[in-house]
Amino acid sequence: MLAGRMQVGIVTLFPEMFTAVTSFGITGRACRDGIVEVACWSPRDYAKDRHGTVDDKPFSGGAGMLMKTGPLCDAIAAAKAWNDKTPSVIYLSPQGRRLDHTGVTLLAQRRNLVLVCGRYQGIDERVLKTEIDEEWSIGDYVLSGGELAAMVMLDAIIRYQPGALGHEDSAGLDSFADSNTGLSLLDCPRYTRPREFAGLTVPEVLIGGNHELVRRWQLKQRLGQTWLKRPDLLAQQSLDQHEQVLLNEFISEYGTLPT
Ligand code: 21W
Repeated sequence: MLAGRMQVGIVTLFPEMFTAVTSFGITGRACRDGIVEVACWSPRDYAKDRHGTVDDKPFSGGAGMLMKTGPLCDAIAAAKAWNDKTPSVIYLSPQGRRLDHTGVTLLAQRRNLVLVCGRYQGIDERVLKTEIDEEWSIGDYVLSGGELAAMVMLDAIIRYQPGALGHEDSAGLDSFADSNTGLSLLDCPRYTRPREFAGLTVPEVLIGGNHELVRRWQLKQRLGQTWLKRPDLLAQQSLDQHEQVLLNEFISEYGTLPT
């Protein structure tokens, strides 16, 4: 299992953005409890001129600036030195390995990280080569910088630190795969009060209080919802006999019942 608190140093021109992760909800509590220690370094604080210049022209000419190498490397060095052990230095970039559940569990096991957030058109190739250990992306769409990507990564990683999820959430973790193998099945439909809403009722099995039947219904729904909405996820795994029976039930009932 994981041991010891995690340290994540962030190199960013916009440190305030990270309060969204460090101050609120599950991730905010994890930071306050010391499960994870997050600290930011801004290249701005390492700028040498009186204007605090942190961007620079590309040699290619044309539109678009790059992160100025000096302040960027000084901020990375400070973030590395702050870590108690040698960190993995990660650059968030569209060229990186796509983050998915497997990647999150991999990164969640590291005790020391530095996340480097690019702005403008990114960083100099030689800084990449000499300072960066790994490059990660969060998906094939264009963001304005690495901060939101780093925050997504950070949020996902913090959830996997022992003690980060309260007791309410950890109870649901055993429910087949959710925490262990991750997003292998989609969630089942959930209902709260009132029993009738917008003319729609709560499935009877959930009200009956038979926990065995509830668990069976929930697993069947998870298999069915995954079959309906993410057949690619289902194709990646083999179902045991019980699961196959439940899915077959869902499929044969699908379309014959009112939703
Ligand atoms: C986006 C900087 C695009 C530079 C193709 C060739 C970090 C990110 C980012 C950014 C360009 C991540 C171009 C998913 C993201 C990030 C800022 C280059 C011109 N396009 N994951 N040349 N998407 N993005 N644009 O954007 O820093 S992780």
